[in-house]
Amino acid sequence: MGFHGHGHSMLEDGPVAYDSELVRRLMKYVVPHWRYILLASIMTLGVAGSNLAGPYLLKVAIDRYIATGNLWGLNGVAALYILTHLVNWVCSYGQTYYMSWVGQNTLYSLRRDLFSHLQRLGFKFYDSRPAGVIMSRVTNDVQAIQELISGGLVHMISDVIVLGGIVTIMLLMNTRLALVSFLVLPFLTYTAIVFRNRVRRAYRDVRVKIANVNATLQESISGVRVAQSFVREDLNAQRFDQTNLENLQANMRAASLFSVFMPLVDCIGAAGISLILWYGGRQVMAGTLTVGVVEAFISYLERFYRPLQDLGQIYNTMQSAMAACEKIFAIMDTEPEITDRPGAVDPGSLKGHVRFENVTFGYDPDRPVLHDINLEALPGERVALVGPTGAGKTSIINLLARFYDPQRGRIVVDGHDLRDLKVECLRKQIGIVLQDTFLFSGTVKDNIKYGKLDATDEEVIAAAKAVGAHEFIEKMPQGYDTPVGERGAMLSIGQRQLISFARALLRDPRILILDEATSSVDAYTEVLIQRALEKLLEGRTSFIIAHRLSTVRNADKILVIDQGRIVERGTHAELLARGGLYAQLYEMQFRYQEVAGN
Ligand code: M5T
Ligand code: MG
Repeated sequence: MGFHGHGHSMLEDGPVAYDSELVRRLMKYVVPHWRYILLASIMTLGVAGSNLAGPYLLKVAIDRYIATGNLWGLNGVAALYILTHLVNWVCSYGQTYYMSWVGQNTLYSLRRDLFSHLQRLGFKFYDSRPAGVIMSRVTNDVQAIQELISGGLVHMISDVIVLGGIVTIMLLMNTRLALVSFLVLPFLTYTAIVFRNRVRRAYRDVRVKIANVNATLQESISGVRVAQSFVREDLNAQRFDQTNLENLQANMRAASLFSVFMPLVDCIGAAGISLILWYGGRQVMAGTLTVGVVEAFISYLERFYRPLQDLGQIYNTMQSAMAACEKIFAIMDTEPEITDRPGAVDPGSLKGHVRFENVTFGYDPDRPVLHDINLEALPGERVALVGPTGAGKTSIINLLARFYDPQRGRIVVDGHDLRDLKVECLRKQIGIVLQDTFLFSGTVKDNIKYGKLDATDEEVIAAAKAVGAHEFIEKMPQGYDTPVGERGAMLSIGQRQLISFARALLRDPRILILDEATSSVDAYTEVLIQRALEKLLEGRTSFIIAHRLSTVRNADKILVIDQGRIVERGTHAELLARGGLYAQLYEMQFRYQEVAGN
């Protein structure tokens, strides 16, 4: 239960089975399909009616026609009997079909809305939630609602009609016999309730265990390289075995519940039937009751159990659907923090003049990680950010790309406060190349075109050539159409970087943000990447979190960040001469690169 966006509490005694506010919101998704709901309701009446007619026809056949030897009448009833079953068949089909249609379409639009909402939510939302939990909202929780709509609701209606109908007909046919048959109902209801609660607990357990199996499995698959290199296979197998075994045991508990309760329900049913036989039979012998009525009663009682059990289920279905609704709407109610304010402007293209004015920011507003930052980058200037780990370099570029808004101060681009610019305009003018390049499954070409879908093949190739990626792409089995695998797993780290450079270049942003990769590549690739970088940075304002000596040296400005503050600024030569933190960093981080000949 990761989201507590709603006022109503789920703490009292488990999730509620009905919450009018949630149902009202859910209805917005269901009501558009009212025509199909109407059709399904008509079909439901047909199902219930034909269900009720069967036993009554038996009574008529036995008492009115068999007893009097009326062959024509008997033929008619026999034909009618099979007809009611045909009607039942057709109506059941319609009922299931139309309600599945409604359920599936609700699921479809709910998922669509949820997905597009999730896409708009800011980093802050994702910072605090594991991906698995969010995914389960879009898959499992939406599924739970669909189950309620497709199955639960319609069955509930037809179950109630059938039960009510049976009770009424029995009472009308013979009140005393009816009351005698109802003697077993308390036992039946009690058993059904006990069973329901036990089964619910058992299945909750089963769900938890299978989730554990999935989690263990997923972790092992994504970590298989590490696992094998640390020779953890046996240990992991043991861990998996444990969760797998627990899953087996949970399932066996659920299965044995069924194997106990189902025959028990049958037994109680048989007791009811024997009551009818015993009491009704005596009346038949005394001549106060007909055989047909006894037969009809037995037949009705047999049709009593299934709806009763279904009704026991509906409560669970509603409960899980409500819990799911609550969690889904809590996400939908989460407003994206980074949105266009009213009157936000789109100045078209930017020149790339960036200023930070007294910017203070913390991911948690109470714990600032950046204090009073002031900096300026003129159009086309190259700014290098250096500093120890955790100093706040990534945080500065997170603010520039407006993934977060600062708590105090402002960031100004070409004279516009970032918060006054249309988010789309800003992001279109900013290119970001991150440390761990993220490629998506698809081809090399798809990945280069990621930020500019309408790029022509010529443009793609030109961008790849400019950053020096063309050569190795050409050598790949299908050239630009070679799939890169999940997250680009088929490519080397250097290749991935070059492709991400091409991706950024194709987009042609005014401002470029680069978190330089720390992973070392071979000397040849290093030269390639450096050349590509020069090409990429040409004529753009750029902010580079620098790990290469060459990058800092060529920067127009170096900002040295420490503990959320800019502690030194200047050029390479100036800073070295100062003998401060930069000079120290240079000794530790960059010096050896000089020795290595970079
Ligand atoms: C600065 C904290 C981090 C550190 C401080 C990105 C990020 C950072 N932090 C968060 O709480 N949440 C976040 O999402 O902010 O971190 P940084 O800006 O990432 O530092 P850096 O980029 O200079 O470090 P590095 O290691 O990348 O060189 O206290 O906990
Ligand atoms: Mg960082």
